[in-house]
Amino acid sequence: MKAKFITIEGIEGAGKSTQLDFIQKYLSDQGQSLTVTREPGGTELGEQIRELLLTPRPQGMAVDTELLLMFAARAEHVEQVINPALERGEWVLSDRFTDATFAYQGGGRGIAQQRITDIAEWTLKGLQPDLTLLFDLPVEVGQQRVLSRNEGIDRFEQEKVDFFQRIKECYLERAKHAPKRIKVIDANQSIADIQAQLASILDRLLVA
Ligand code: Z5A
Repeated sequence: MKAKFITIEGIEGAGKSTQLDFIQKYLSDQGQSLTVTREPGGTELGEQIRELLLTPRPQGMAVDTELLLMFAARAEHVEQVINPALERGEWVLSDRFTDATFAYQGGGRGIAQQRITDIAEWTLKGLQPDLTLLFDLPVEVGQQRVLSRNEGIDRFEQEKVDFFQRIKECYLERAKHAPKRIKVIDANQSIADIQAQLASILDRLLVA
C-alpha cells in the first residue's frame, strides 16, 4: 500500500493539537507507523521561520513576506521530512499544510488564490495530501478556547473575529470543491465524539 499523507487543518483553537496524539495512537494500534510534523516548522530551519512568522511585531509584516516565508518553510519541510518519509513507505501526519495558506494568506489576508496556486505548483511539484481533516467550529468558540488556555497570544491570534471568519469560509469552500480529500469534522463537540468521527474516517483510509 502506498504511504499516505494526512494533514489537519482548522481555525485557531479548533482542537487539532489535542487530537494529534489520538490519530497517531489510532493508526499505530492498526500497525501503521507514522511521522508526525507541523507547519510552519518541522525542520530546524522551518522552526526558525516559524518563530519569525509567529512573533508579534509592532511594525507588522507585509502580506507577501508572510506568504513567501510560509512557502520557504514548506519547501524545506517537503524536501527534508515529508518526501523522504513517504519514499521510505512511512505515513506522514502534518498539523497544517498548503490548505492553511489558501485559507489564511488567501481568505484571511486577501492574496489571490491563483498566486498561491502558482507558488504551490512551483514548490510542491504536485505533492497533495491523501486526506485532510478539517476541524470546523464557530470562530467565537475557537477564540474562547485559545483564551482559556492562558498562554501567550501569537501574531495570528491577535487578529479579529472577521479575519478568522474569512479563513473558516475559505476552508469550507475548499472542502466543497475537494470532498473526497477534505473531510469536515464538527469540532464543536466533546473530545470523545470527535474521536469517534476521526476513527471512522481513518478506518476508511486504512483500507483504501
Ligand atoms: N499559518 C498560516 O497563516 N499559513 C500557513 O500556511 C500555515 C500556518 C501552515 C500557527 O499554526 C499559525 O500559522 C496559525 C496559522 C498560521 N495561526 N493561527 N491562528 P498553529 O497550528 O501552531 O497554531 P493554531 O492553529 O493557532 O493552534 P492552536 O491554537 O493550538 O489550535 P488547535 O491546535 O487547533 O487547538 P488545541 O490546542 O488542540 O485546543 C485549544 C484548546 O481547546 C486547548 O486548551 C484544548 O484543551 C481545548 N480543546 C480542544 N478540543 C476541545 C473540545 N472538543 N472541547 C473543548 N475544549 C477543547
